[in-house]
Amino acid sequence: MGSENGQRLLIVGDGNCSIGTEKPRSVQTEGGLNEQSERSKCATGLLRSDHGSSFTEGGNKMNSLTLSRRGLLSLGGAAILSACLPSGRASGGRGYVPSDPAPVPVPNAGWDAWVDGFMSRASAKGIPQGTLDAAFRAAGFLPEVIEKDRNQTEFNRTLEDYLNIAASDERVSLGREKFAQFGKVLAALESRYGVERQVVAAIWGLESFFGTRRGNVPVVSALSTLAYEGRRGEFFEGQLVAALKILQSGDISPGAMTGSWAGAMGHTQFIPTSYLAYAVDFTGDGRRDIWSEDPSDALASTASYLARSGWTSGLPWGMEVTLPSGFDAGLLGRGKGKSANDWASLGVRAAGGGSLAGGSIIAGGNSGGAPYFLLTQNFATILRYNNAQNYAIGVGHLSDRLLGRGAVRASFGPDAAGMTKADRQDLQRMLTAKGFDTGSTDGVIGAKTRAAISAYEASFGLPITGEPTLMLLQRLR
Ligand SMILES: [Ca+2]
Repeated sequence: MGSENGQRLLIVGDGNCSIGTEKPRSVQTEGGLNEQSERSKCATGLLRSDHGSSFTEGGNKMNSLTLSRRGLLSLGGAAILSACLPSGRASGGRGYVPSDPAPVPVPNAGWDAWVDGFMSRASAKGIPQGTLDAAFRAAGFLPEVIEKDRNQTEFNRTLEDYLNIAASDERVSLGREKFAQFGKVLAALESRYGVERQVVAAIWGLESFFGTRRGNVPVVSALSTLAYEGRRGEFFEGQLVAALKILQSGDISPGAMTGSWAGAMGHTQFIPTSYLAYAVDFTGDGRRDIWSEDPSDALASTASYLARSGWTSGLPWGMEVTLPSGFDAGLLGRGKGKSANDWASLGVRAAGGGSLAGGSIIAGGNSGGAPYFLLTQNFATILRYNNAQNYAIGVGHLSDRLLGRGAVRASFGPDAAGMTKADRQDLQRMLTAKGFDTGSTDGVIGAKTRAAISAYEASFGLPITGEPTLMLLQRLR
């Protein structure tokens, strides 16, 4: 998940800051807690980076935004506010400004005592004293991390909004640039792992905006803070032990092991246990370095993860499809798979032309209709990386866009407020033209658009709701 960036070229949507995460569809698996669901909560994050959170409960939206912005400022690299704040993480040449400073530990006697106990437990698990001493020499309690953990809001965005952010003009544009720039290494790891280069690159794009938001929070400090005081102490203690094993291996030094506020690290935001299980040294220098400017090891580690999670080379992730009139909606839904031939005989067609694949079909529209997506077994493998349906469709769609393919063809239909994307864009354009800046006109309603609506309402003596409505749109027109 991403860090905070203010670089104009990377700002998408209305450029607001989000504190939410997409809710994983399934957290429990046979083995207990699904690690990748946890991982998805740890990364700096696609949506967290791009848009304002208007998803908090109870109507204190602006308060939560303010809080998260403050937390973000102090978090520095944790990428929650990526779109809001300046960051120098990006490579040069695009006018990026320097990144925010990393969060600074504060004295905390409770944390000190917890670390003493933890060190005994870690020693008993075989972590050498030298590794422990080195890891904790500069570590400390990070109150911003606790603030982030407490403010984390789970919500479900519509797929339409999600894809507007996941495949924003900025992300597609930078992605095509990076796709070309790193074409050689992507091709090499495609031939080694059998995972198509555009899919690996798309994960890179969603996890860290192509390496520009890798996170600069010291991982030992973040994980020990969360293990000590967070809501999921046991999970984070396990991650901390894994982080110490990484340090013990010599792949990275304690000072350079940085990540998101929740300990997701590097270009593709691996949590420590995933790193231990899947990270590889692709460059051949003896270190699995997912943190460096060079993304090669991180991208190869991602390919390794997918390959070992069942990726089938040559099989598309899925595709947009069209259904014939009178199609039986009872055939839709994940888990209701059919072969390509069976779908074809039912009148299903690839929306972009070309062949179908076997899989199941879901409705992605705002009211359950079009657009429809056929999802293959490789889609299920992307879910192993991050168990959220919108995320996995986002990866698939962005991967198509990196290859030069077009946007989703069908309209997603009106949203819960009865507004289409064109309506929402009209609303943003007219508010901005009247002096109430919505930050962008991408049709995604974030905190900045809501603030603009509230300011408009206030200036005309209307009840302040901050809500986009057709009535407001008519008034503006
Ligand atoms: Ca290496």
